[in-house]
Amino acid sequence: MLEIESPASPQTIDLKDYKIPDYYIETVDLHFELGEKQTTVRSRLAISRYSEAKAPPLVLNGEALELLSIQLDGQVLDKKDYQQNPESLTLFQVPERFTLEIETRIYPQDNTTLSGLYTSGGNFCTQCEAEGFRRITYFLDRPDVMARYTTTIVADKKKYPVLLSNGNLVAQGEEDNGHHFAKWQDPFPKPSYLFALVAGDLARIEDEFVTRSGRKVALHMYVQSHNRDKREHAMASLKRAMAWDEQVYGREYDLDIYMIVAVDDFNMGAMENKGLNIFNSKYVLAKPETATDTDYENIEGVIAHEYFHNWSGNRVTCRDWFQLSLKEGFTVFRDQQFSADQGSPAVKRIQDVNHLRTYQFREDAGPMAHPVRPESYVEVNNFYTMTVYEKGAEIVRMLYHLLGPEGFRQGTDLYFDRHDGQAVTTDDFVKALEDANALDLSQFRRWYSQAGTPELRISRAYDAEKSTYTLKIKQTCPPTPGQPHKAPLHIPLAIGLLDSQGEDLPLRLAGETTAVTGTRVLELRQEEEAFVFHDIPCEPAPSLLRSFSAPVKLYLDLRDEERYFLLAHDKDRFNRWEAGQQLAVKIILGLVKDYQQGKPLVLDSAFIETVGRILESDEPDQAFVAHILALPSEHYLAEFMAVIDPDAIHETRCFIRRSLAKALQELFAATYQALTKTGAYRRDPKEMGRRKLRNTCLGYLMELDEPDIRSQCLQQFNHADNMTDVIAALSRLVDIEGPERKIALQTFYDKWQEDSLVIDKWFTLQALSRRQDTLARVQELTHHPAFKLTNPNKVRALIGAFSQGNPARFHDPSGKGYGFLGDYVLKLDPLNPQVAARLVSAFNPWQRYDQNRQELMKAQLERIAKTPQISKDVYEIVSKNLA
Ligand code: 0A1
Ligand code: ZN
Repeated sequence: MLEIESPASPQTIDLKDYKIPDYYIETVDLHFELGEKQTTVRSRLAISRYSEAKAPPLVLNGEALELLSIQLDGQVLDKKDYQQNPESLTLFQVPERFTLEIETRIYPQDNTTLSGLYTSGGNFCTQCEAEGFRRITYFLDRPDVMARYTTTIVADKKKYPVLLSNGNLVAQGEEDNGHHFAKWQDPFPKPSYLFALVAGDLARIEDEFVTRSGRKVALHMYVQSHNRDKREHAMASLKRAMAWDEQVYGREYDLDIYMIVAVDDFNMGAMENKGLNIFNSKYVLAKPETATDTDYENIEGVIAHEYFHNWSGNRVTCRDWFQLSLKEGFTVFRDQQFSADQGSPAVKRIQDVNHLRTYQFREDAGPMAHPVRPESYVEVNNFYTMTVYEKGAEIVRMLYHLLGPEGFRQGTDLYFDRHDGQAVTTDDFVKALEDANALDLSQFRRWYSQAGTPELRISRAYDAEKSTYTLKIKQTCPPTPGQPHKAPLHIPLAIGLLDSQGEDLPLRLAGETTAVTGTRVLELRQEEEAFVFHDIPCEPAPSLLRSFSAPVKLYLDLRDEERYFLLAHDKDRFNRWEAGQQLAVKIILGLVKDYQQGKPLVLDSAFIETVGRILESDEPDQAFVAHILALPSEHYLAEFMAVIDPDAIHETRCFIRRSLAKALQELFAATYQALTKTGAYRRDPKEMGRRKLRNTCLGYLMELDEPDIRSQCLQQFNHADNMTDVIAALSRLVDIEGPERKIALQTFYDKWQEDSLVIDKWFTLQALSRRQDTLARVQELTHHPAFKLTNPNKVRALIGAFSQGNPARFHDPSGKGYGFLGDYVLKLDPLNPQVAARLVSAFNPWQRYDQNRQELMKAQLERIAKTPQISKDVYEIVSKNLA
């Protein structure tokens, strides 16, 4: 193992060491004086001892703080009474109950980490999850310490007319030096990670929501004034989410005001601070000319997600950060359900599963694989992962499948009731569902503690004489770091069996008296088990893992004609799509082999015919059709290869798209024409589906690289009245050699240069280009005046998109892409370690590639590891890669 020069000996935190706190903080009085260079923070904490046995020292967390004074019960403390180090402040002798007053100085204007108090676009804002509060003042900065907060903010009135914090505004006024103040009080006890403060010059939009019990809630949304015309969609989404949570979960909002603030510099998507959500502006701002349909959907989803946290996260919070999925997995499931209810549930499920299989499966198979409830971490910010969020949501979805909608609702009612105002564990969540349903979920709990993607190998046998159909299922789970052996899981497997007309057969298992028609859920528990269905009149087509009822890999030897049959007839729309994906995966992987062996590539004609039939079908859900027509992503295809060959995958996939375009050119062109817009721009599911399918056709046609089609594409680019159609055209034009590419990119930049979020799209499209010179262009763009290393959206749009979204160019065998990423990880780490750690994660699957690429990636990891003073964020990822 490599010797790594580690940052100030990073400590591993283990779940098994969890201890309840020795002290609690009951009330927190904060007083902020926000200045142009520095800010002073005075806090008054009412503290009481919990542990009775002895009088343990009080250890407060604190980072990057200048301590100005401490007083205990009004007495100024002497230096010998406490000890300060870079991460804590220890008081050796404290009484059982006391008041502690601490004054600190901080420098928000210089805070590029975007954790704690910082400035964005000249306005002050905070980000305290997970451990940002300790960068504001000394505190017991852990989620199981819940206190009532009062916050007073003092600032220059002209520069910062808006002063916000959590809860209700209880006082405001002027001071004589041009300053003003606002005092906020939050009646709900909360952990420090939910604290928020905003001060700035912001435009406000107001609305109102009346809860089902008749309480009026003021809804305030704040954005920078040049964005005032882009707030409506977010506000409408919020009101839909509030109503949905009442209807579906019986959850009402609890304060008189709900505020959302959009900022441009933000490490993640958004933050659910109590009563004062702070959002990355990307997930708030939209108007048709600047935001795509996908942007609109994402905004609706994130707005709902943060709102839903008010119950799943804020009213009931996490005991410690190992329990992060308690709030995140559950809340992602809730936002997925909400979004499914707003449009096409099948399409939503396809999108979510695609996302999970592309990114979470990859994480679960690499050096950062961890259980949904991790056992240990070095830097908690590295555990805001696909596993904790998306696999965590799949676990909740499985519980939903196992309990059924009513049982699940009874379980969540009990959970919210039982634990309101508490900081609890994932186990408490499962226990509530268990108790409400009188059910044993002990084996199911392993989903939280075992990492890795389980694999199901299924064989089937039809016995015509006995009219029985048997499914034999074997489950395994590959080893992951620290977990060589896995125990069998409790897995809900939703299935249907189709007769030759495509109808679901009634299903009766051995020992049952009545049959169930339609989907039924089998519960797998053993390593190997068999399910025998009776009265099956003919050999059925098996539709397994319907709606992806469990986050597993399924291996079942279906014949191609069975897959074509399921694609055409399955009652489960998710599985129709899945059958098409499986066919495509099989065909692509076959051609990848041919490509590697230098054989000529030929595309199966049955596949071409099927694609043609789908294009001609009268399926009304056009977004669904567009998803069926989309080939699996390069990343997803890579998951099927023992040694990933990014070139072969890329070339083969392009070949298939080109072949389909050639063979079906007329049909694609006719469909494109037929789907031309009639009437004014609208953004409803039908119109969004139309745009999606039409742009899918355009994408295929552009594979032909013909002048007429190029000019048609440019035509769409120039004349579209919405960003969806503009981006669809531009994303094709960036790949080509012809002059249209340059013209379009320049026109786009000239038009949108003042709109930072639109310019992010401009960066991303260029970073994702198939062209051979993409890396050179990306390097050039890092020097573009619109690119800012301190803005996470810019970093993600350009460097993140290139390294995580353009495998063919990032994995150039020269290693230049790797060197570029290494350079930027090192440049960014001293400024913003959280984002640097996300960037470096592009190397995580390095051991899955050929030896040349492995060595080149490893060299970059070692170079980063050897750099003095790398952050513990980056250190953790790099050291786990090299372990
Ligand atoms: N809790 C937020 C996401 C979030 C997490 C960490 C952050 O900073 C390190 C910021 C936001 C959510 O799930 O929406
Ligand atoms: Zn969340």
